[in-house]
Amino acid sequence: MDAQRWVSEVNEGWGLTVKVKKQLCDIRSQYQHIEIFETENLGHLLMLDGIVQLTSYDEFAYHEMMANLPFYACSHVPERALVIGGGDGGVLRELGRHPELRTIDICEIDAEVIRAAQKFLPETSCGYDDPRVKVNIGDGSCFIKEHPGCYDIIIVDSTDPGGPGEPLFGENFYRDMKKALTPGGVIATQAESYYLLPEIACRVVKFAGRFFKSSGFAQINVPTYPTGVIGCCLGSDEGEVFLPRRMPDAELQKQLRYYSPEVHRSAFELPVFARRLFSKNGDEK
Ligand code: SPD
Repeated sequence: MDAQRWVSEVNEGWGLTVKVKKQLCDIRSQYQHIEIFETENLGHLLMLDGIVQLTSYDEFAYHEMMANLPFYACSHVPERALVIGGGDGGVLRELGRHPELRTIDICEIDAEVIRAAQKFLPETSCGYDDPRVKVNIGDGSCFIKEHPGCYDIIIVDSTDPGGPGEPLFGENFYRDMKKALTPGGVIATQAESYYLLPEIACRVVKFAGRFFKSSGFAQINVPTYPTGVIGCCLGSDEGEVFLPRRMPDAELQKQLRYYSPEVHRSAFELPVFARRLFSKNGDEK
């Protein structure tokens, strides 16, 4: 491969481009095109169907928020967590920092993503080393129906709609997630960027608002996702999702590089245009 190659995530009329040194993995699985690169400046880069999923440079921001927003928004101390998608293991790694969790289940549709991550992305796939993690290979939208009342937190670390993650953006899936929660449990779903995919962000906000008494869109700064921002939509029937109910102890806070109770609260403070977008199209409360 050309030593000076650049790879791009291309959106309508523009792209996000990263200089890569080497391609480590190029697999066409039953579900998607899996590519992993060693980049010039950003460590490893995982792409699925040409869409950036993570780079070593900033994956901590996304994974810490996806794991800790629901963990700390939960009205009771969570003991059972479910991750849907998230085959690279980054959310598992962050959940693993919480000794309170007794079980951490993951349902990933594509076993090839897990295999590739375990081979080439040790910094995120170390999440699988935790003995509390139980791996299920299958469709998360089916798995969730089979586990009513089982989970204190459910985290949906999906790809964009259009690929294997499509059912995870449907109304029925939100209804089924609600049934799979324990009373007072919390969902957290990958909610896209209000700049890049406003209609998807609105859809997610609308469904969360429809099924949960408290819901909201938290923004996360991730420079290697196009537009540099991505959402995490929370929903719960107890308390207000934008208020952390507990805080990391000093030892854990030292390990974290993005999440803090202050960041939890401020992530729900959106720019005016995004707030208007969601109140007009997302039924946000
Ligand atoms: N638009 C890209 C959204 C990617 C979300 N999933 C990231 C997976 C990282 N664990």
